[in-house]
Amino acid sequence: MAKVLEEVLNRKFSRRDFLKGSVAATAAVAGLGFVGKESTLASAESVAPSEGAAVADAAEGGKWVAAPCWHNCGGKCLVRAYVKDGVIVRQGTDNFNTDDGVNRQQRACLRGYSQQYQARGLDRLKYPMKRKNWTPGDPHPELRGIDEWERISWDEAATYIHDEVERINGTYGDNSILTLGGEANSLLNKLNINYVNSWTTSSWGTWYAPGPLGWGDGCNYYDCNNDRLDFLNCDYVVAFGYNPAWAALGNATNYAVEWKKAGVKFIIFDPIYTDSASILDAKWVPIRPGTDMAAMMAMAYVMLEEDKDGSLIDWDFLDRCCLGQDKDHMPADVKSEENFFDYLRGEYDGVAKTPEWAEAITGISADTLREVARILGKDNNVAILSSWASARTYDTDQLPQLATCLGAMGGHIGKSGNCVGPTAWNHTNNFGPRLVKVGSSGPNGAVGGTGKATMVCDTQVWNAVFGEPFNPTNIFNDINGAGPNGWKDAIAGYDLTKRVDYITAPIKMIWTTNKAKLTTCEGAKKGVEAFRSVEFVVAQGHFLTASNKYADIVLPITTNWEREGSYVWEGYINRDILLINRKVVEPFYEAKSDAEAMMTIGEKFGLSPEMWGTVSAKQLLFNSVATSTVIKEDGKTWENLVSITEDDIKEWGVEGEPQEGRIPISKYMEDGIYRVDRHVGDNFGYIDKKEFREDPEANPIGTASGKIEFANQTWADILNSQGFSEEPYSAIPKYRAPTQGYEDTFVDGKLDGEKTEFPLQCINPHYQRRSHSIFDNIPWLREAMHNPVYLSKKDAADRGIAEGDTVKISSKYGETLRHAYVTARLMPGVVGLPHGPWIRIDEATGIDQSGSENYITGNVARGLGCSGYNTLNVEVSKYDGEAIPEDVEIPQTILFE
Ligand SMILES: Nc1nc2c(c(=O)[nH]1)N[C@H]1C(S)=C(S)[C@@H](COP(=O)(O)OP(=O)(O)OC[C@H]3O[C@@H](n4cnc5c(=O)[nH]c(N)nc54)[C@H](O)[C@@H]3O)O[C@H]1N2
Ligand SMILES: Nc1nc2c(c(=O)[nH]1)N[C@H]1C(S)=C(S)[C@@H](COP(=O)(O)OP(=O)(O)OC[C@H]3O[C@@H](n4cnc5c(=O)[nH]c(N)nc54)[C@H](O)[C@@H]3O)O[C@H]1N2
Ligand SMILES: [Mo]
Repeated sequence: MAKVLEEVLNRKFSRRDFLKGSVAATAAVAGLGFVGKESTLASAESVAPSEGAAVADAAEGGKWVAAPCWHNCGGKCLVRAYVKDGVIVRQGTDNFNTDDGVNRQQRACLRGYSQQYQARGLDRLKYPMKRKNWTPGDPHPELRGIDEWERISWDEAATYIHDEVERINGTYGDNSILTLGGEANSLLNKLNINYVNSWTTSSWGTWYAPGPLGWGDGCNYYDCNNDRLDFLNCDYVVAFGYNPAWAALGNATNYAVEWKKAGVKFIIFDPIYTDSASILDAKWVPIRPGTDMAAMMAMAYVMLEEDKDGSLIDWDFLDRCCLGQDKDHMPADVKSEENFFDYLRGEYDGVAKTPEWAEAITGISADTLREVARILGKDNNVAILSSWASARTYDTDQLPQLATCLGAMGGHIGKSGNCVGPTAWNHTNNFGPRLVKVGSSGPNGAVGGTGKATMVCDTQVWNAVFGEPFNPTNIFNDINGAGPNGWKDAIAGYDLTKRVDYITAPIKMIWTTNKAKLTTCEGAKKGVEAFRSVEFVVAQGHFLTASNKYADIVLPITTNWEREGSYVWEGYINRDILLINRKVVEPFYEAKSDAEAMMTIGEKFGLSPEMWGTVSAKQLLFNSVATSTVIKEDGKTWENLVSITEDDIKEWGVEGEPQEGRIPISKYMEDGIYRVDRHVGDNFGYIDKKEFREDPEANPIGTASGKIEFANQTWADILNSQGFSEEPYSAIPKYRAPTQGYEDTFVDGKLDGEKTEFPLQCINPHYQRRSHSIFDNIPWLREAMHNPVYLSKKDAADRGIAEGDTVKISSKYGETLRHAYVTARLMPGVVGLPHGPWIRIDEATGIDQSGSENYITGNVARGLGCSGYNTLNVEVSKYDGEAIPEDVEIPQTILFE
């Protein structure tokens, strides 16, 4: 190994250097920075670490390689690595583009600047390995997670896996292998083995399958809002759960700050007074988790009651564009005559959905609900936004439908300054069809087999391992992404008049790949038992993560920085940017890509590597770059993104034709980023459902009737067919007390009665230290962000808890420990346990030490099978055992130095 590599790998983490390198990045993360160009450049070049002269010297004579962060945080920012002698010696970011109010650089955050430790961390997996006490035929499953490891060769690993797959599939047959993640599926498919794979509503919550509800007007389903520059025309943004400053890194917060500067007022319903609320000077409306539907209904009720001849409600819009709101506007396909307005008035259940009714549920005063309801009236320009978080709750399957109805009542759909839809992840605050598009790589010549996946929902997956019956359809997967009208074909194969037939599977092997399910899937405590219950577990990845740790055989996999370049899937990035993955360094020790790992194992079964494709990765990349296109000034026509010369083709060593384009291919590959610049009044604007509003008959939306459906029979039928909820859904949205919601903190759900032993509600903010579970092991980030549990002052005082105390957070499913962070910015009754730490179980007590939120969530299947993580009842108490250390004090897991 080159001396310089050793130096870099061995350099010790230093707090002082970290702080030095990260100040500018922090400003970008918090969205605080309208940093001038000079200081921006300084931040772009500020190397993450520096060990003084040694590294500075080493840096001369290397080269910068631009490559984006590859993680799933929604940021997708440009990171650059300075590489010398095959070693990453420092990092940079986007300093190619200008940075002003409207057009921002795609700058890295603290995590982006830590990427070198993802690629080159000492705790990366270096070699294939097996558990010491695992041998075929004598597996000691009880030692999974606590055994020691021994290094083996790729050949040995491939032989073991081959033998076990043959044995298990041969003995137990179809569906005896469960894959978590997708990387092993290509092999099982080619081997004609039928297996089980899991699906989840993870991110979207109940916004998961919006086709039948009529969103996605010609673009992706999360793009049912207006262009970000049109938001300058709003009077108000009313948001349900909204914290881009933490959960949408990149430029989302900067965009919202521009709106604020233009005079837009923000009203944010959130259990936390977030950094976003603070930056945007929002009116904070504290709301209990899982109760947004009650708040929305009460505001709809007020609009209906207080409307004087159209002072609040846009009756013309309702009449022309909507069905199901009242008895004179009913869709043809409804099975009941119930309409939404009569439901609000209490005609069917005797309960009027008044602000007083909602106050008892949501914790929001009736006066505040009235005040916001008036703001939602038709004379204001309002964008109603909902993060996915409020929909990552049980029994809120009709929330997206209800949010649309609320917006429709004020006519906030289809015109400038008005829209209704979700906002989260990479599409936070930046909506509309793409302005620069990835081209096609063309076919790669891979050959498939007949092996098929039976799907199991994450809410049922651990129970399925224990042989319990589960819903094997993937109807929501089929609809998800099928587009505004494609859902009709996607559900054509399903009989929605009856409950789907549940099945069991003889699962005896788990193969976990590019997922971290023992951290990110609900019910992780049962998940550990499931891992320990089967006959064989294989894992492949970058680190000994919580999931990988419970395997028998672990395979080291390359990161994106060690692979031939590829495009970043455009669905991951803002509409105005394209980024490209480049190879930065050679594979780490014996790491192989997932595809190479599958080929190596496949060879033991007699499969040839060509079955995974015959076209080189370089050619595939070239093809997709060459066919990438960018919109012209007119906003209508498109041109090639890159120009290509004969010399370029020679230099790449690929087949291709020269072409004209916007920028030379060499510049694009060097920058790693292309941005379409925007200005107010350009031709790239977008108003969602504009044509529909103008002429709904000529431009129907994707619902069964083509109109906005306050009564949506298709959606109710789909939900009812799944068998996840006993109580049938009606076509109109109705309030149901969520499982593990506020009502469940009371004995028998009686709001004026006694509290249960789990009187608090727990939510899982997406946390700056990590992208889900990724980066949890990075010492720099551990030092910068402590991952405490957030408690309100009142709840802490009631329990005698002080800042910094080790506390135990318990639910009916499990227990975990954290240091307390006591704050007035959290609504009393609510606990904030950040998403994503790697579980670390004390085997003696069964208590998790890491603050894992999923170690204490349960396996609850309701409605569409939504992962309702943000509905969870807990208690918090001072821990009487030993205090836990700071995460940064825990040594890294370094195997085989
Ligand atoms: N309680 C609770 N649970 C949640 C959430 C919540 O809010 N609360 N949020 C949910 C959401 S929104 C999401 S999106 C999910 C995310 O759930 P996951 O997708 O499981 O989360 P990640 O941490 O991104 O896990 C990806 C894993 O794959 C590994 N990996 C990355 N690239 C490769 C590769 O090329 N090959 C291989 N073999 N491995 C690779 C990474 O190292 C990491 O271990 O979590 C969900 N879980
Ligand atoms: N730093 C970081 N950023 C991330 C990720 C990450 O892991 N780390 N993950 C990315 C991914 S894949 C996704 S899907 C997105 C998710 O993005 P979001 O869904 O927006 O993320 P959250 O942080 O879970 O929640 C946002 C806000 O909703 C509030 N909230 C929670 N429950 C409720 C509720 O019932 N009602 C209301 N009104 N508010 C509620 C929370 O307090 C929080 O302030 O984040 C992305 N960004
Ligand atoms: Mo997500």
